[in-house]
Amino acid sequence: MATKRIVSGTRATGDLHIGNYIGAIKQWIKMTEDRDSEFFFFVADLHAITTPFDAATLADNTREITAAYIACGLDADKVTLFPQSAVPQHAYLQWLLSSISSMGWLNRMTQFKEKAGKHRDNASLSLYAYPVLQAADVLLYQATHVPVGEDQKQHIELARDIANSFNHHYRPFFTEPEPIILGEGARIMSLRDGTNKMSKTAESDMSKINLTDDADLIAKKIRKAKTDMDPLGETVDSLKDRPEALNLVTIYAALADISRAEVLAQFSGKQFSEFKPALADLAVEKLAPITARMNELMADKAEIDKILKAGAEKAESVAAPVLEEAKRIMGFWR
Ligand code: AQP
Repeated sequence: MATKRIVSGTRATGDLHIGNYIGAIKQWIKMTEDRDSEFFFFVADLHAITTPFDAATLADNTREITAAYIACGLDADKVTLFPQSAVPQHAYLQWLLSSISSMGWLNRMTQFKEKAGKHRDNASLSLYAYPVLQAADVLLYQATHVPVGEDQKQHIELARDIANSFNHHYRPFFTEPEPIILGEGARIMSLRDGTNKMSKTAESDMSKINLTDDADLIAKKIRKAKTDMDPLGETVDSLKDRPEALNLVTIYAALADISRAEVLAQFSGKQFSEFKPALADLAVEKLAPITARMNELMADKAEIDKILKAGAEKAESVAAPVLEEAKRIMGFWR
């Protein structure tokens, strides 16, 4: 039996971008080489409805993210890929865990503050409560490790607090998951503002490179990416007050599988007029095969649905007994 169980997901809110790829999927793929681990990667469609969404495209977004997972290199025969909503135990466990999650904990979540913005009163209850669903997503599988971008670290800490609270209040049952925060590329920023993270639901499409963008669009977005007038410095530290420059160097490093210091060793003293085309070439070289494979997969939706159905059945076979046991421990009628 595998000694590590790794669970993670991506919101079904639209085209995946290079931040999702570098900060999450690319690193998941590396992890899957570890034969001592078991993997559950889901499409977080229940999380997608916490912010405004389009019912007409939700199912296709779910398929498209699955296609992206596979096109990036996840092997559906080796890992379990499934839509979160097809395993009803997620939402059920969230309700149970809500009873031991304090408002004080949720009030501290910075993602809610960022996503709700200035219009907090208009934000949905689900956006406020989604970290508890996220806790259910991983506790339901007794996950030992949860790989996430840096932005999600606080939510994994909350999942640990919730597990701990359950284990103390009732009896030891839930595994406290460890976050795996993923490397130098853990946080890719917007191409329009280096202080804001690249986001699927960002207003401007020019702020992100999507896995579905073609070569011309990728080159255009990189050419138009915000930068400053100075040439690239010699050390990573010299970029600390130049967030846009640091972001482009980070993207280059992640795509080339080298460190940011190595990128600077190659490009220090160079202007962006030279660095940007090199970055565009690299991005196209790495992303074009993924886009092509995604398009192929999306041409056969029935095949994607088959993969998702098989994945959901497998996930439910693990999740159902965990939920049953949690209910038993809490004293529900059986
Ligand atoms: N900009 C980013 N840099 C690095 N990693 C990122 N991730 C997301 N954005 C970046 C990581 O990708 C995984 C899936 O994220 P998600 O789609 O579930 O949620 P998110 O973090 O809210 O991503 P987005 O793109 O910003 O989506 P929307 O606009 O829907 O909110 C996670 O591991 C995340 O850390």
